[in-house]
Amino acid sequence: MEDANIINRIPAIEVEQVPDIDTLISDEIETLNSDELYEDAEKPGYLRLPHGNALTLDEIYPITASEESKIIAFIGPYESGKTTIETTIYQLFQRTPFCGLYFSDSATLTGYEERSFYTRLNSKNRTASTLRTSRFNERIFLHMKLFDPKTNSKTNYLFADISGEFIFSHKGNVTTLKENMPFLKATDDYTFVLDGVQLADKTLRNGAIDSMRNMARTIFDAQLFTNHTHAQIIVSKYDAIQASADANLKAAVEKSVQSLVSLVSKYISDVTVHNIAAMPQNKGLAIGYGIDGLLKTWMQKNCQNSSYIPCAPTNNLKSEFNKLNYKLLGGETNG
Ligand SMILES: Nc1nc2c(ncn2[C@@H]2O[C@H](COP(=O)(O)OP(=O)(O)OP(=O)(O)O)[C@@H](O)[C@H]2O)c(=O)[nH]1
Ligand SMILES: [Mg+2]
Repeated sequence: MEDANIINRIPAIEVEQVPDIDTLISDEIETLNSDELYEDAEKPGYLRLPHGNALTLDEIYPITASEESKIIAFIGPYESGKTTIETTIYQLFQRTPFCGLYFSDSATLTGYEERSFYTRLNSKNRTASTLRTSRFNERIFLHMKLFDPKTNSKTNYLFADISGEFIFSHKGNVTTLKENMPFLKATDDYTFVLDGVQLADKTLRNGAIDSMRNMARTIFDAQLFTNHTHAQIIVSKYDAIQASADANLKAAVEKSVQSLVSLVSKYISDVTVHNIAAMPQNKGLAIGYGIDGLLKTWMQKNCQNSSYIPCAPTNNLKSEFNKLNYKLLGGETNG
């Protein structure tokens, strides 16, 4: 796509260089809300605004290459609650600071809004639900920049909203996983999401844990991690476990989850477990239950893996460093 790297072409400095400020504030400013506009040739004097959809791998490169960034990949089977966790984080920042952090910016407001709509009251749904993530979508990265007043610093969070169906179709197949998702090497945090509803059901629990163990082992056998990768294991939809009449359920779930922790700990030294109810469907737990602890865990960790993001093949690879980086990651450059 010719304009895949469009965000890269709208730095603030271009705005300052436009001689006539009236042009800037006129109604003729174009946005990139449609595919049609993507394909338009550049028009001199027109200002293009970001499309706001989730970003492709090519489009996150300018962010990770220039600013402090963390890449967080959610790995979980379909409908385990990954996207709901991501959109709830966004919604928790809507009115107030959260976890001592301030929402500072997002290049993917449209992407968040599209995914959040069905969890909101005005969708008129009886229960909060989230649209399933398409397995064919390349626009998987949701972006949020957060400001920490304690350190006076901003960090970009890039959440890989990967379809559960897509990634689990590579379970047990190191070769196809590596071919299809080499960028996972750049992940700073793997957030493995176990479906709490399945864990609450003792006929499904062992199967759910085994399946995730196999998925995690495929990722690690494919060497898609580094010494700096961290991991979190999430028990999602925790309201289903909390509300159960079975007094032994919590202990049984914890014990099963430990077998996944043991496996992941063989490859990654830093593993934490979090019980989360992003969008509980009973009144026992608050919306976003447990997300503060998860966010604090991400905040405390260093991020060093984003240099593994290949720069876009469609880019002009001008810098020798970028050319080398891209070649090291298996890409072919023309110079
Ligand atoms: N009970 C309960 N249900 C939840 C919670 N969070 C999400 N759900 C439900 O789980 C469904 C699936 O959530 P998604 O976030 O779409 O799941 P996903 O893992 O992104 O699924 P894929 O995109 O198909 O991989 C939602 O529609 C909700 O109905 C929760 O905290 N509690
Ligand atoms: Mg999803």
